[in-house]
Amino acid sequence: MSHVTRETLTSVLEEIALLLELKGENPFKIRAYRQGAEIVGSFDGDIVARARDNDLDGIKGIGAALQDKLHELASTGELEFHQKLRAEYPAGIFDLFDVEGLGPKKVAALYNKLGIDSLPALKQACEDGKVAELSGFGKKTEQKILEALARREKFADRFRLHTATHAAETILEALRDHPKVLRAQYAGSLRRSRETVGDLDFIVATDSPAELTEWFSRLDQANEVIARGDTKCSIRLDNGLQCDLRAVSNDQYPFALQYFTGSKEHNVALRSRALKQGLSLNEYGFSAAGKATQHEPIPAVHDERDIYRTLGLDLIPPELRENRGEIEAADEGVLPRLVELENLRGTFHNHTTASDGHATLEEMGGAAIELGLRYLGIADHSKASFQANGLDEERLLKQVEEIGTWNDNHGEELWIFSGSEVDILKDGSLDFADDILARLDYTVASVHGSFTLDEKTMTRRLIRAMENEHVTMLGHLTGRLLLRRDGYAVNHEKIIDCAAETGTIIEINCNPHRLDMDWRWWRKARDRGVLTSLNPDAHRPEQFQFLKFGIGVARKGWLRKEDVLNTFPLEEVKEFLGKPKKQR
Ligand code: DGT
Ligand code: CA
Ligand code: CA
Ligand code: ZN
Repeated sequence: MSHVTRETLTSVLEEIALLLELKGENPFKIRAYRQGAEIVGSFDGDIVARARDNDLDGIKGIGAALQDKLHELASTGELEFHQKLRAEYPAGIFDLFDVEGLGPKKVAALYNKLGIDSLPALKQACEDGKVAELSGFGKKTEQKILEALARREKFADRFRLHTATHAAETILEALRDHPKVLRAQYAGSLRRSRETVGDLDFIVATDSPAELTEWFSRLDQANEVIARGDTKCSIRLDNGLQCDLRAVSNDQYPFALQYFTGSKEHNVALRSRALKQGLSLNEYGFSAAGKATQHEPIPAVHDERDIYRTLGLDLIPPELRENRGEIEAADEGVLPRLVELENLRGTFHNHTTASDGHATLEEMGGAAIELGLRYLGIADHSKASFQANGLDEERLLKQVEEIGTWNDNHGEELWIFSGSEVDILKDGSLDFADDILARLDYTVASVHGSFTLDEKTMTRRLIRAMENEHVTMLGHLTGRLLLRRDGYAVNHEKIIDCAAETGTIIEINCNPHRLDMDWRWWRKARDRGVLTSLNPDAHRPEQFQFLKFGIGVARKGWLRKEDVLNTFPLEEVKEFLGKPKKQR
């Protein structure tokens, strides 16, 4: 039986609601499933065990029919009703829901009236002008759908970090377990911690390259073999991600690793530096360049450090290899000592079942303890985010009390800071009055609506929020969703200046869909004295793992330990939050 979690239960109920809506079923029935999903999601206790034991009597909003279904699902891992419902529709129709602006009603109309059951069919129908003729659509909607589809195509060949990292680590482990592999690493954009990756690049050192490429082509994960030679092999995984393997000798390994880590721009600059020293550098090694026969013997190279040393440089961490000043810094010996995952002592901006999280305060606290964190910041949504079940004043203050009780009982082990992810309203005012915010330890101020303001107005809106004494940090600065939606227009320079002046932290939202504020801005922000906080924005305990993506962004942005609030020891954080903003 597959492992059933709270998430399994909620997502199946939500999908049933969607399917029923597609069928045009009775709205009350649909609402019952939606509500059921919400109740299950926020249930205070082990709902999965209770469903398995058929012990759901007396839970408000979960009637007899829903009880039976939850029991079947929790005890067998499947729900016949759900599967039958799903089988009524072609699989491609589920892709339609991912198109921005298409809800169940629109998808149902497209399917029932025009027989559209896939993304290509949708595109064709829009281009033929058929969609505009449907009632409730019109020319404008049709245009919007076409734009959304174009955006999808533009992004179709790239992958977000959680997908890429998971695949890369699984394959790397298998490579390292292979008896003929001496050394192995993934290179490319993933090693440089780019926010998205095009493909994965593996490098192995071996004396049996052909055996390795053959083995690679037969990996379980390989859905398709794109090309296979004696030293190179490319496969495609089930999810479409391409993986390149290059098998080299142990001597060539550091050069191949360096070369295929990139970036291309960094490599070009490095090669021209080498040429000035009379050395030619490529993916196989150093050699004397051109007529320069006078060159001293080329030093032996065992690892990447030796390559950089030969060129008179300190070892440049992969994250910095973008030709944005790292070669100059390495030349002068002033590369920053970058922050590391091990430096983190706590985390801010996390959600619980009080708003749209999937774990209770106690579950989140327990998970933070297991991770070895010393403190945890909770910041549930505020009331304007009603779609995320945002807290009103009364529920917020009740949560503050609960957190007080936690700290009385477990504060020695894990200190919880009470906060709020308070909505920045359209005019830049906040969703809670100052006297309420003053009762919290910290706040994350975020934009969750009115995304379409022009850049000037949006920037003014954010600046007004930052000028509030109670706004500790700015959440997900641009609201971008990687590979799905560009951020709203905002003037980064002005925001960074204002953050520096007001003592407002700008978060690095570590969710792999966001990674916002973008890494390209951080060096500048750091130089102006802006502090960051690496915030997982976790809606369930597993999402604390997002911190490692945030570390990648911070390192890419040249940040050191001292630039990150949540590397501070607990006492220093308390002192920091206790001071007026300007003095921090
Ligand atoms: P991606 O896959 O689009 O996310 O980005 P990368 O950086 O992984 O690019 P990829 O996979 O095409 O190539 C891996 C690395 O190999 C790249 O970062 C630098 C190196 N490389 C590839 N082509 C060239 C080239 O034409 N010149 C130089 N100097 N390096 C190259
Ligand atoms: Ca790549
Ligand atoms: Ca590649
Ligand atoms: Zn948010």
